Amino acid sequence: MPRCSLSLILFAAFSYAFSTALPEDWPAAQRPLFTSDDASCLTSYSNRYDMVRGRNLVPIVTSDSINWTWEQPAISPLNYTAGEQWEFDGVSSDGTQAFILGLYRDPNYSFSGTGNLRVHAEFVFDDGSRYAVVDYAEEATVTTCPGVGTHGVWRGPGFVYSFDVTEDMSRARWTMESSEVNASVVMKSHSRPRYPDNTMWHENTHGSVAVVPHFFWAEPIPTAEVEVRVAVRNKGYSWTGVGGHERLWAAFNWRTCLRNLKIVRLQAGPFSLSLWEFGSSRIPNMTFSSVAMFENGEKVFGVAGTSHGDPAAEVEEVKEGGESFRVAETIRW
Ligand SMILES: *[C@@H]1O[C@H](CO)[C@@H](O)[C@H](O)[C@H]1NC(C)=O
Ligand SMILES: *[C@@H]1O[C@H](CO)[C@@H](O)[C@H](O)[C@H]1NC(C)=O
Ligand SMILES: *[C@@H]1O[C@H](CO)[C@@H](O)[C@H](O)[C@H]1NC(C)=O
Ligand SMILES: *[C@@H]1O[C@H](CO)[C@@H](O)[C@H](O)[C@H]1NC(C)=O
Ligand SMILES: CC(=O)N[C@H]1CO[C@H](CO)[C@@H](O)[C@@H]1O
Repeated sequence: MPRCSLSLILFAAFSYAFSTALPEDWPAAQRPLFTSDDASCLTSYSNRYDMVRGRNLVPIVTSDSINWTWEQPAISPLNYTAGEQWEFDGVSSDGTQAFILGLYRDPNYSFSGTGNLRVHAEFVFDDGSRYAVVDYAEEATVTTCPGVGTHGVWRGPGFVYSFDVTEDMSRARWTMESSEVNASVVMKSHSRPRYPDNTMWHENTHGSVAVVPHFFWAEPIPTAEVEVRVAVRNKGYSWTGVGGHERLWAAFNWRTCLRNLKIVRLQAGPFSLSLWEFGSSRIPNMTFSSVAMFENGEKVFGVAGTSHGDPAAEVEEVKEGGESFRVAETIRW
């Protein structure tokens, strides 16, 4: 089977001056954007071992014809092959620092007894140091409140990860607390939520979420201004830059579905761009590409489609192990 190299290339070209001040008060920065005791809220709860055993075609969101909120689980319950993730990433405006966070409901490693609720967090700092951790949560809760947004929590012994995304997906925040790390990241979209086919969300039309066979994707935040505050073992870092937020899900593990993956995010003056390219490992030479450019937050162009040839590699691909979704390299210009 072809090796699935999941790579992440982040380009940061920057001429923005961010005016928003970082939160002064650290504990306040840890608070979610909202709390929800509202009965109209929809809550999806799962514990680490929740899944359907045996061969079982579980419901999976394959089209957006129902009123499905992108931040709610796309697969519920899980079976032993279908998994999904909530992904957040960013790179500093000078290209020296970066983060990536992946929150998973994914049975991929469950055979080893770890359960299905994996979290992968990774930071690269401007002093050359790097912090990476994989945590297995006991429970995950995703709550969506009409008119407000979605709050997700992955919790385990000694750690808690949380995210908030507003209903219009214009803002997001995620936090992490453990014995070694406190992190708080705020994202303000410079773009609009889009479907893979470049239909913009909420235009009273429904785009397609299908990418390559068995693999699905939606992009709540193609590009964003990010404000990052991290404390690792009492050493503090804070920076601003460009980033984004993705939803990805699949009926089988990534290697079964994907041959490769390329990602570019760009911010240059009023322009920002998000480019994704998914190679299928089921259909030889099949590649789905999708790019959108925004100017002052509105789409100025978008191209998406499937090719069956050998798509020109316009960006250099960086391979790093078989780990799902790493910050492989940050490129600076
Ligand atoms: C899990 O569910 C997905 C989606 O319905 C399906 O495509 C896949 O075949 C199922 N896996 C198993 C092992 O039944
Ligand atoms: C979807 O949302 C629209 C607008 O809020 C509503 O009119 C429609 O009834 C909803 N459809 C379903 C199936 O819930
Ligand atoms: C994280 O913040 C809490 C207070 O919110 C504090 O007690 C703890 O020492 C901090 N941990 C790190 C590693 O900074
Ligand atoms: C895949 O691409 C290669 C190189 O362009 C070509 O030689 C091969 O015939 C293609 N295979 C299919 C199934 O299209
Ligand atoms: C059981 C299973 O699907 N395991 C896979 C989980 O993902 C890793 C990394 O992509 C693969 O190496 C395993 O084969």
